[in-house]
Amino acid sequence: MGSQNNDTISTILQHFCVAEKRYDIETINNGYINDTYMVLKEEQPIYILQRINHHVFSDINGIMANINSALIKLDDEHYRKIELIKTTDGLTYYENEKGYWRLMSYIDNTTTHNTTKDVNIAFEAGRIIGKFHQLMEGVHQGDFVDTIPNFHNLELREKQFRLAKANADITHLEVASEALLFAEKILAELKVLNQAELPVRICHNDTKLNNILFSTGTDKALCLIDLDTIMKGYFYYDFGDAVRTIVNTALEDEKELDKITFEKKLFEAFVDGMASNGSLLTQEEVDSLPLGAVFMPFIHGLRALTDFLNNNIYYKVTYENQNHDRCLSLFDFTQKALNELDYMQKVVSGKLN
Ligand code: GN1
Ligand code: MG
Repeated sequence: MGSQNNDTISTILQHFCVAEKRYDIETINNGYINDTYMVLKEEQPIYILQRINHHVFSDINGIMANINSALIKLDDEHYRKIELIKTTDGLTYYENEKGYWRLMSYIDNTTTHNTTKDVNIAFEAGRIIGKFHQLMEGVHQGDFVDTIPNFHNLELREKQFRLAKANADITHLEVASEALLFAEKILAELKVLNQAELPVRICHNDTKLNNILFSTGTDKALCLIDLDTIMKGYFYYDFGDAVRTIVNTALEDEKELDKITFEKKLFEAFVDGMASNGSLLTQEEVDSLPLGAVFMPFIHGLRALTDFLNNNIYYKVTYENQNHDRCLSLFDFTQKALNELDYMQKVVSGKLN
């Protein structure tokens, strides 16, 4: 069970407003940052417990306040929100010597998808991301702190990449030689997104497909999960992050690059889903979306490459070269999205606004 045993977790749970003295615990192993546990009673999941990665999210009060403010806005009959279970002291997280813990309700009969080939899932993903933005529109932006300042800022990510490259050992540089060339090529090309014209929104900032909760009964998207990076951003961040995980039917660390796809019918269904919420975006935002679908896989690939060169100090990896595999796969999709810029432009301008 990760680094914590059942007794430790049960003790932690007693600091929250829960009914039982003892629960069964299962580790969920698919995040790269936090530690996540499913809490079960009589084999039924009832809560999700997380230890927040304090090295990544240093402002725990800020992150929990952001989530609280967002949950207040995300209150709508067409949007299923997750509840934070308070501690017995009435707080949103519990702190002990092992870290910072939070407890959330588990919504029955739900599932997530790491990838999809189903146009309905792509449509639903677009619909719920659009709905999230519709509900968050007009929110008081001053209420939200930047939980990770400059999270999707390419200048910062480039700087971190250059530093890692300068300090990396020769073996890493050799293994990554192809990725290094690609990174340089795209860094030289990608500086054309004019953010000055784009409105700042409170974004989710991590809208990969498996951060969307679906109903197992109806296949409807219910809500976005993993609210840690809700903060200021541009709409194309949320668009691009979804596209890289929906339109590509392979996993983020897929090693066989010919499995990485740009499925046009999934792209169109995703945009249709977004459009089903009605008009939401400015013309400048619509125009930024195709490049967003190049930008997001690229910046994630660059971060994975940086972490590989740094010897895996940021992301949790399950094998030595996982960050390099993620980088190659994300860069491959970046190129495939770049090849489809004109196509994407036609689709978004035809369907949105
Ligand atoms: C990290 O741990 P997880 O999967 O929620 C990362 C995201 C990436 C994701 C996958 C705070 O999120 O930005 O999309 O890995 N989160 C942070 O690449 O760095
Ligand atoms: Mg996340």
